Amino acid sequence: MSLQAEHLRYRPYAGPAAGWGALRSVASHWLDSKQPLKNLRALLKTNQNGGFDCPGCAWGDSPEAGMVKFCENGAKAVNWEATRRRVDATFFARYSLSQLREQSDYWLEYQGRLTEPLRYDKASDRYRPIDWDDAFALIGHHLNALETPDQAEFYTSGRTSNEAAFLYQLFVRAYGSNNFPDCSNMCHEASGVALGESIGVGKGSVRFEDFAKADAIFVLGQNPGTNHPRMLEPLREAVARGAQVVCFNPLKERGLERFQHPQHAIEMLANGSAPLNTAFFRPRLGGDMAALRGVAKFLLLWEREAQATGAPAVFDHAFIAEHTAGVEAYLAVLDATDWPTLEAQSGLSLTELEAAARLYRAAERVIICWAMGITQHRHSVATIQEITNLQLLRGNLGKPGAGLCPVRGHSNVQGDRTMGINERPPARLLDSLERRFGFAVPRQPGHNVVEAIEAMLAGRARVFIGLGGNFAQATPDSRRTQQALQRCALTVQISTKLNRSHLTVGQDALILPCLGRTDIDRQAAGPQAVTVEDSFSMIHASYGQLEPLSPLMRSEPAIVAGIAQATLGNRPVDWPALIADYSRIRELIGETIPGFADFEQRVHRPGGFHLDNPAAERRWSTASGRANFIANALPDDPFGGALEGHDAQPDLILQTLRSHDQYNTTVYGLDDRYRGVKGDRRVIFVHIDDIRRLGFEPGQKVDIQSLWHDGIERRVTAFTLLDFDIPRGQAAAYYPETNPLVPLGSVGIGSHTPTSKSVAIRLHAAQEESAPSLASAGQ
Ligand SMILES: Nc1nc2c(c(=O)[nH]1)N[C@H]1C(S)=C(S)[C@@H](COP(=O)(O)OP(=O)(O)OC[C@H]3O[C@@H](n4cnc5c(=O)[nH]c(N)nc54)[C@H](O)[C@@H]3O)O[C@H]1N2
Ligand SMILES: Nc1nc2c(c(=O)[nH]1)N[C@H]1C(S)=C(S)[C@@H](COP(=O)(O)OP(=O)(O)OC[C@H]3O[C@@H](n4cnc5c(=O)[nH]c(N)nc54)[C@H](O)[C@@H]3O)O[C@H]1N2
Ligand SMILES: [Mo]
Repeated sequence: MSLQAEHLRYRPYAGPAAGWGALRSVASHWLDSKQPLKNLRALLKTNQNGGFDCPGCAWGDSPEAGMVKFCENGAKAVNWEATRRRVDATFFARYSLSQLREQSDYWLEYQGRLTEPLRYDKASDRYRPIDWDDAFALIGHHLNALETPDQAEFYTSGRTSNEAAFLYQLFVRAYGSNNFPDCSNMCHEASGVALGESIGVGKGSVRFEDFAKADAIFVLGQNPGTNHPRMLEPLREAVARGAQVVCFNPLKERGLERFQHPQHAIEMLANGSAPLNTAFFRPRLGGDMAALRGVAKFLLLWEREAQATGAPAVFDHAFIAEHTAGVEAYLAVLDATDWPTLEAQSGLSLTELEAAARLYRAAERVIICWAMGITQHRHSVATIQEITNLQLLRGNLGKPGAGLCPVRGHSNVQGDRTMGINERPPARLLDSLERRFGFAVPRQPGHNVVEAIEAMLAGRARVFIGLGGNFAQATPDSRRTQQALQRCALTVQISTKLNRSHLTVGQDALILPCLGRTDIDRQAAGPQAVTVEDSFSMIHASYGQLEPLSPLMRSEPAIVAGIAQATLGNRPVDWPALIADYSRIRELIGETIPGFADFEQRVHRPGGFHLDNPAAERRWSTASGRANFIANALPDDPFGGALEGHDAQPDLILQTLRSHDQYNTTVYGLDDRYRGVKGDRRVIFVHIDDIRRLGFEPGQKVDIQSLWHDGIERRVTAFTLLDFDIPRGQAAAYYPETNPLVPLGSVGIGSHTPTSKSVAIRLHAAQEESAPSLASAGQ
């Protein structure tokens, strides 16, 4: 397969989601892994009892045994991790870092698994082997040399297991900091913040079984055909049994339109496909809050009509009276908001809003799902609270077939938070750590992702440790983030595969190669399981299945323990003893994290166990003791003053999203099958009327500039304009190529999440004839 951008081909895709295209794609990735038979055996263990948790997404599993429980993109994730290619000292003897920087992200990760610990050598501009003990000692030395523990940043990406995350937060807190920037800060942070205030728990309230009982499932700002393919099955079943699937998305994502079940032979052979939605609304970017307020305003109108005529009530009065607070203020806000404002902000007509409201009202039980199209805006917290307000009006919370479902991204991102990876930890967690381990836990809030970048840029933080992920590429404002890392005294990346973060080094730098979900993890007491939590708060064990590529790779818990031991000695725990047998880590989790009593016994049951969610049982751990209606104001400036200091309006508003062939910054291939793009990722999707309005032609290359009021020039170059079915005024392009455009200061109110789904941009005719490599765009 070619690793360079090829000739771009673009033709709208006519097939269904999944189906034959998915099978062909799985087969090609599987053959490319260099060990197809072993990987096939491993794949059949994906998400099965006694097997491993899919490192793909955080969608939960059907409790039914015996089903095949992986999808096209899960298979890609497994094959990508379980390759036989290796990036070792020989590899780095061949390439200097400056040579590697010229390569694309796709090329870098494709080179294979990291198999030995490495230290950057400035003189030769290469990584060279280092012993594990020396690597740990170097980290301990740097950490102990800082003036205060808050001069170090401890990043986590969401594949990290509960065991590793628990040890990591214990170590960092014993060291003295709450600096836990993590991928959640860029992902579902707004969901946690909003739901915490509204219903007292920052997680979703539904379980897998609820999807089969819902009368309507609303899917907002999410592209499950690509990012959560296993979710298509419950959606398909819902449509088949006559439930409504109602989508809000500016893009008519193929996975939300039609689906062919790759595991249903008859459907595949007949080449039939099932429709996946019953209604599709295409809002403005960031328009969902106004759209949902419009739906609620219709419900209020009909409720008043019902009261006047004696017809059955529209609201669930008993639920509102018994369980909620603040309804009066919320209804007053509905009254005070006029229809033209709702139409203008949502981008939907009154007719559309009414149609959506009718679908909502007709359903006894409604689940609302959402993902990044909702969470990566300036007013995401308010939007999610509006989702909750709507659900509260009709009691769609804490009953079977109804509830709130933030669909998580990384396979254990939710679990990492549960384990205490949190820069603003709840006092309850800190108290319980203090009680159990007897050290003075730091109480000051730590840094989130944006604050960590700012601290490194300003020289206030000097050591960066990344437990997974790709900080240099996943974060906003790539050029500034990369400068921030380069200003550190030490950067450490604990990783499975080579990425741009390894090439963005501080004065000193280490690569610590770790085992992934698919690898067998052997410790003194034998092969170890780790545990994870899915979007439905199900906790289960994951057992690696494949022999690790090299004995020099270590597990994440072992690496964290090694760093802790070198920094703190045997304080506050005997680190090596915990690594010998992970059930000892689970014992500590059971003693300190709520809901994990008898962890070891419960987690090995088939299917694992469910973490108690009070909101799902209509118990409200909020200050009011009730579920809160929160009457937020509609945004007056969705762009946070981006346009101040610029003399004209933006040309378009850009959202940055995922192609079908990537996992976040991991690029599996250069195609985006469902959007009809092949061979190149440097494209921007724009409506033909906008292309013409701005004086361009489809296929032309443009430079994209973003607008922000700090006067810093942000630009990416040579993107090809594609004429696409997208609402006028909007544009879409892939992440991470467009991350240099996302201003560091543009974050969500209350969530601090970079506003990756609404960037004000201008287009310019491309200055250069040929596109620079993806690599140089990130520098
Ligand atoms: N294969 C694969 N699986 C993945 C990932 C991956 O990269 N690849 N990433 C994982 C991670 S970490 C996450 S967080 C999830 C991400 O899962 P998604 O949230 O599905 O990911 P995005 O590609 O960012 O898609 C955002 C969707 O929201 C829509 N959208 C954008 N703005 C708005 C808006 O203002 N309103 C509405 N209503 N819609 C909007 C876009 O058109 C797009 O369909 O997937 C996880 N699973
Ligand atoms: N513009 C824009 N930016 C975004 C987003 C967006 O939609 N638009 N989405 C945001 C979201 S939702 C997220 S979650 C973040 C993702 O941010 P990150 O989680 O930081 O990024 P990933 O690309 O998932 O990280 C990939 C790397 O993780 C390492 N890795 C993979 N598996 C393992 C493992 O098991 N253990 C360890 N230790 N390392 C492993 C590999 O080295 C791989 O190169 O990006 C965010 N950034
Ligand atoms: Mo995410």
